[in-house]
Amino acid sequence: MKTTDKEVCNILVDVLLKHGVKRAVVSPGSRNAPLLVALSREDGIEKTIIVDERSAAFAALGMAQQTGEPVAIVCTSGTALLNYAPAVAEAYYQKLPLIVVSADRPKEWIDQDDSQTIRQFEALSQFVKRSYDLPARCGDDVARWYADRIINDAMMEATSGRCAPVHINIQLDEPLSGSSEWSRQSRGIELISPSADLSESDVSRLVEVSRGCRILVIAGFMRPDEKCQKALERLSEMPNVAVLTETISNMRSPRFISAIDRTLIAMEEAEEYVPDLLITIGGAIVSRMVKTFLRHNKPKYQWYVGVSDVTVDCMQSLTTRIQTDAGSFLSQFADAYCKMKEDGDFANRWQALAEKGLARHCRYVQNAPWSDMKAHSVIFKMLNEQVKPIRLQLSNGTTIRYAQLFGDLVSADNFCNRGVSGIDGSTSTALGASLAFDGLTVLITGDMSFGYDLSGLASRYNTKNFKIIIINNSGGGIFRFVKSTAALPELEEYLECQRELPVKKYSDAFGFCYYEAENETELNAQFLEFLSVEQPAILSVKTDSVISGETLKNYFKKI
Ligand SMILES: Cc1ncc(C[n+]2csc(CCOP(=O)(O)OP(=O)(O)O)c2C)c(N)n1
Ligand SMILES: [Mg+2]
Repeated sequence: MKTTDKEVCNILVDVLLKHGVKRAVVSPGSRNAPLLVALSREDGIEKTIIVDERSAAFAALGMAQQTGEPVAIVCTSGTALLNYAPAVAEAYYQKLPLIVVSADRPKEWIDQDDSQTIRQFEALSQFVKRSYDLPARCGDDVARWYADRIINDAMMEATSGRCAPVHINIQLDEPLSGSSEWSRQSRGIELISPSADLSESDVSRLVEVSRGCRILVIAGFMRPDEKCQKALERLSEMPNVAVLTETISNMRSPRFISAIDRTLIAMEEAEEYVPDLLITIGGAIVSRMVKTFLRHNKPKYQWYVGVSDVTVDCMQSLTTRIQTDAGSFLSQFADAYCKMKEDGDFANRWQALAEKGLARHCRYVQNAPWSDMKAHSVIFKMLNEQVKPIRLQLSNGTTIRYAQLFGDLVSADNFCNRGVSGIDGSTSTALGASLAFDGLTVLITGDMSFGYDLSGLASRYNTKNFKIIIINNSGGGIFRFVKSTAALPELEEYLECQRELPVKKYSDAFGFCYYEAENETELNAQFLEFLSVEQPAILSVKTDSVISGETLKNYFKKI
């Protein structure tokens, strides 16, 4: 097959394919042209072309998040690579395997006032598992062997153990446009990892520790995981086990407490709810309340379950790190633990608290004025009633917090960039997700987050499956709620940055159908058409910032 004569680019594409890369998000440039040529010849890898590298990397993250598979991102030299940084950092903390490929000049030309060169090797080293630098020299067996081995190593690093992005910097010298025949088959090196199971003696030791304990499990963000879900369900049938799930843990059961803050707000005597053993699974916890509760009321034991390269002691009570995935460990643990005859009322106590919280929540929301809270209540309810497959993307700002309050209404799989909680890539992530999922991808975002990531609208890939709901509250509403900013005289100008976004104009410019609602009746009336129109669509939900801020603040006031 005729392709670029830069062998290293062809080896790269071969090895990516051998390691299960089915998608690449690429950005244009001349230094990376040989990479684009090599990719364009390979039908086994679907290419998405996005100019803005920040947006491209977030779109790739959205794809990896939906599929669980490694996704390559390919850019040219210079600042292009640095624009990957926000999404790569997010992917690092979401443990997603982004394969970052940057084209570079040969090393001898770095810092020589030749254009578009920066020090690219290790530029993202804080947020990738490993950085690799491939020399321009190719064309002999040693160089081919080296490229082959390095790219295999990168793929195995990204997708095994603690999954994470990796960075492969490839030096390419001129001329860049040469072509030649390519028929060589590169080598794929197989990795066989040992079993994720604990030894029987470790399991029985842990079960002994747990005997007679009041156990609280908290699930942070995770991709949907059936094995984990089943194990948690079995554990939640035990009288001394309470399970708290964040919305973005994608763990759902009537036995789980899926609205943590709403439950904690109903708590009067903290001691009754303090566990002896806390088990945490999944990523960073959104609920500040539960972190505060547990830091002030330390359990005797805490187990962190997950493959991690560092010790995560978020609740300041860690006693054991269990270095395997949550599904594997909890299945093993449940097999042994559920055979014990435990009694107690810890689970019931938490359930009663959840019901009390729910009753209070329903009263409050019903009487709430038109506000962000009211809008979210209507949106989550209507989304929950849909029969067609939907996956939600939630942006940071207050949206993710509302999702937590309405947890039991969120039955669709849902995702949020909570690895590092940036507002910079929600739209692009949702775009990428919409390209990797056949049903509807519905993004619920804030107006500031939406305005930040307009690039996410600007690609050529907007489809009828891509729906965006903007809670248009004239700026960063979260700052009216957060204690450290709510009372500042600078609130409106410096934090909230009050501003009316021309959402309709953006919508028209980027080919979205536009809908808007200014009250509950309009929202109800518009919603189904917005969801079912056979085009990409934006629904702007207008709310008042002051009323919305007050409504959320008052929700958390003890009564
Ligand atoms: C990249 C980045 N910059 C700044 C922030 C700080 N920040 C957190 S929420 C927020 C405002 C979000 O406003 P909006 O999207 O309108 O949501 P709302 O708070 O109104 O719900 C900002 C600026 C951030 N999280 N990420
Ligand atoms: Mg806002």
